[in-house]
Formats: sequence, C-alpha cells, structure tokens
Amino acid sequence: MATETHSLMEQMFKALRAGDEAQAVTLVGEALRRGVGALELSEGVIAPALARVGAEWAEGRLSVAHEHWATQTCVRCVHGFRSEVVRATPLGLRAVVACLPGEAHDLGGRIFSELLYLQGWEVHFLGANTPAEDLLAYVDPQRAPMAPVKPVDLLVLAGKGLAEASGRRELASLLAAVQGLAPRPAVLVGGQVATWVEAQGADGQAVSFSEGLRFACQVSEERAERTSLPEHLAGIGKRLHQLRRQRGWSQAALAEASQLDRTYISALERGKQNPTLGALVRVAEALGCSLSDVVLGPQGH
Ligand code: B12
Repeated sequence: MATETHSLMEQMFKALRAGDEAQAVTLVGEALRRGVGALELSEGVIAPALARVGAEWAEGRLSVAHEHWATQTCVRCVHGFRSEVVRATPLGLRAVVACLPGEAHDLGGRIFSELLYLQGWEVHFLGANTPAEDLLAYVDPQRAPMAPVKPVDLLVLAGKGLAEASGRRELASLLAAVQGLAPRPAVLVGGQVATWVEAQGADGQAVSFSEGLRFACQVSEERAERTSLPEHLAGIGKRLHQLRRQRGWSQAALAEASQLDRTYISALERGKQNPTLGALVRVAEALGCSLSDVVLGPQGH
C-alpha cells in the first residue's frame, strides 16, 4: 500500500502542477472506491502533494494564483470523501473546529473536520482566522443565542502557526478561558501549532491527523452515550445499502452472492432485521469487505 500511496501522491502532484482539476478529483474518487482510506489519502497523498506545490511556489516556479487554485482543488477532493466513504454510526457528539486568529491555513482543519464527520461526529467547521472572543461565545453554552451548538464535546484549534507572536498569546488565553466553561469541551490543538509550548495547556496535542483521531476516539469513548440496538441496526443497514450501491448491485444480486433471501437483505438495509453473526459475515464476504466495515464503518479502522 505504501507504494500505491506514493504513486498516487506523484499523480496528484502532476495533476495539481498541470492545473487539471478533473484528474485530481477522479484520482481521489477512484482511490476511495478501491478502498484506500480517507485518512491515508489525506496524510499520504493530498498533504504531501500540496507541500510540493508550496515548495515550487517558494522557489518562484508556481504563481500564488496557481497555489490558491491547487488548495481549492484539494478542498473539492476532500468534499468528495462523504459520497464515497461509508460513515460510522453517528456518535451523538459535537465538535467545533476552528483556526486561531491570524491563521490563514485552514485546509488541515477542514480535512480533520471531514475525518471526524466520517467517524460519526457532528462537526461545525469555522474556518480560518476566527476571532478568539467569538469562538468562545460560539462554544459557551451560557451565551445563547451566540452558541448554536450545545453542548460542544470537542473543541479543535488547528493551524500551521505562522502568525506566531500574536498566535501564541491568543492560544494561551483561549485555553485558559475554556477552563471556565460548564460543561467544558475537551480541547485538542492540531497541526503545527501543536508543537508550541502553549499547546501543553490543552487536553490533547496532535501534529498529525492520525494522532488527532486517536484523541477524538478517546473523547468519544468517555462521552458517547451507548448506541441503542435500533441505532446499531439502522447504521448497519445504511452502510450495507451504500456498500451495495457502490458496487452497482441490486438487492437480489447481493442476496444471491450471500445466499440469503432478498427480503432478508431488504429488511437488513431498512434496519428492521437483527441479523445473526453468520449472516453478517456472509454479507460482508459477498461485498468483499470486512465485518468491521459493515458493523462499525470507518471508525473500526
Ligand atoms: C496552501 C498554503 C497557503 C494558503 C492556505 C489556504 C488555506 N485555505 O489553507 C495561503 C495562500 C493562505 C497561505 C498563506 C501563507 N503561507 Co502558506 N502554504 C500553503 C501550502 C502550499 C500548503 C499548506 C497546507 O494546507 N497543506 C495541507 C495540510 C493538510 O498539510 P500540512 O499543513 O502539512 O499538515 C499536516 C499536519 O500538520 C497535519 N495537520 C494539519 N492541520 C491539522 C489540523 C488538525 C486538527 C490535526 C489533528 C492535524 C493537522 O496533517 C497534515 C498531514 O500530515 C504550504 C506548503 C507546505 N509545505 O505546507 C505553504 C506554507 C506553509 N506557507 C508558507 C508561507 C510563508 C505563507 C505566508 C506567510 C505567505 C505570505 N507571504 O503571505 C502566508 C501566511 C498566512 C498566515 N497568516 O497564516 C510557507 C511557510 C514557511 C515557514 N515555515 O515559515 C510554506 C511552507 C510554503 C513554503 N514552502 O515556503 N499558504
């Protein structure tokens, strides 16, 4: 897989270099359909390809306009994740992802928001350069109607941290102010800003998406309400439906391949059937995916 990721990254860079949006979007979409994970594409393909665009810009070989276009094309690719990846069962937890004041690099926060969404979080992504006072008001349950998301379980402060001088002060005072919120969200500082000493005042620091997702997973284990049986069945049904449609199969085709009755498949997809483990294994095998893809979705990876 490492070789495939590297080759995808090379192709992505070529597409970005050539100004070929269709090629970039197709590349990512097809990789997702082949089963390359959204996390792997983000860390191993999109970010390094864009870093190469940045290097060419720094050397004067690409214009600022071309670099802006490449970033927007990556945003389009990332927005394609939702239609290709089967989302995990909603956790009933809310995250707010924002960049610090002065921070213009919001792509990392945007990608992380999409990865959280796929893992079942409800996510509010606020984007670049969020004024600290407004961000606090947005997540403070006492400040209705300024705080539309209640309660916030996870606050993610993301960025590259190039606006260091003011950014460090803002981060320290934001982290201090969040301590006073009740209920208080868990706070993760993500991206390069996580290396600042001030970030140690947060509950979690993550330079990479993988570390960030591990932290979010811990938070969800501590805070998520137990998923009820009907919610599990509805989630399994949704995922089966999406996996079947991605393969262009009818319910009858899946029934035949898994040696189950078509009405059983139909009830499963509607979340109306409590399946045996044996039936789930047969359906997963017929679809060519793992049991955890069907039962848990991407959070199982
Ligand atoms: C796109 C871009 C911009 C865009 C940002 C648009 C946007 N909407 O995001 C714009 C044009 C606004 C911009 C502006 C600037 N940029 Co710029 N930019 C880049 C570029 C090309 C890509 C950055 C990016 O988004 N990468 C994609 C993300 C996903 O990858 P990543 O940043 O490597 O992050 C990884 C991890 O940190 C982690 N991660 C990232 N975010 C998060 C968030 C969370 C929550 C978690 C858990 C993890 C995580 O995941 C990624 C994958 O592993 C880089 C090149 C590079 N080498 O990074 C230059 C780069 C960062 N920029 C640079 C510069 C100099 C600037 C400007 C100062 C230019 C100027 N003179 O105005 C300004 C600063 C603006 C500011 N105040 O912030 C330099 C920084 C050099 C330095 N270290 O000092 C770079 C390295 C370009 C270069 N080669 O010189 N930039």
